Amino acid sequence: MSKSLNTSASESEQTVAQVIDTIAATTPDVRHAIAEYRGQSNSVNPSGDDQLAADLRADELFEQRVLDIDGVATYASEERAEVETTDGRLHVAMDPLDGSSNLEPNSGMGTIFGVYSERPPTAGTNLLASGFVIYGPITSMVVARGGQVREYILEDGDKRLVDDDVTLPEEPTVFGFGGGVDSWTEDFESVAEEIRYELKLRYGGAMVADINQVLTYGGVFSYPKLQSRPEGKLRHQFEGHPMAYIVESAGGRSSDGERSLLETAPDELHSRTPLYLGNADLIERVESNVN
Ligand code: AHM
Ligand code: MG
Repeated sequence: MSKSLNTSASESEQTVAQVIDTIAATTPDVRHAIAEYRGQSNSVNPSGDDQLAADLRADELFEQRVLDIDGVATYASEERAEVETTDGRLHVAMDPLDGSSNLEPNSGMGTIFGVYSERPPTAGTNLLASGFVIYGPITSMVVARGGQVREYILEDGDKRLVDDDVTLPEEPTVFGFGGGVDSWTEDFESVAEEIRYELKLRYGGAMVADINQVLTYGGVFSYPKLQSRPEGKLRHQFEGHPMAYIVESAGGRSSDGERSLLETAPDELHSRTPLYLGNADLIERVESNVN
């Protein structure tokens, strides 16, 4: 490798590390926003979802701090229509407050991020790192980078490593499927019915927490293709890709129903995708049923 390529690779590594640390350092302010901005904002995001004041505040905090990092070229978010740009090489896509409908009942929610080598909308194969934060009883952060998944506890925005090799257990235990049974396709319903008898239900309405159950206990999470909405609910770039990168890096599989989510690219910045994530044999079973 030439010297200039080496330099740019290590610059990118430094930028990725700064993005991860900046997101961690912003979490105390996001926790504060969760407590202080519980109401509606009277606006909708580009997907047509009502935005809470906390969704907007979290987005504003991350946009300012992430774009301030040397080496970050763009910030894209589930909560804003356009990609924000500055000078740099890497691209950050975020769901600033995932599962914010859990704010009213005070249940878990989180932040999802992906660092891409190309400007979104782009394929999951361009991810350099991704991660999520859970604002639960404690604030934790899971990061996938260089084929390794690590879990941290965050205290005042500082990371403390608690697991340097998060790996899906071989034996699956839990499942969580979004959408009502009436809205599922017959194909998905038949495989879901089998899985329901084999595994234990864990579904909390925030994919960060539900996927963390799968990473911890093994199993499968899905927000599938729906009869009235073949594209499913979850956003490809902001939710699907980053979570797929984590699950695959932890030894599991991801799918849009046909192939790894990472091999796919959204048609548009805010496109949705059906998604299936978890232990490889379960994802293969689901894939063979839904196609
Ligand atoms: P959000 O980004 O607007 O919060 O929506 C995404 C969330 C996911 O975290 C979760 O898996 C899903 O929506 C839950 O949807 P439902 O309320 O239909 O179960
Ligand atoms: Mg979300």
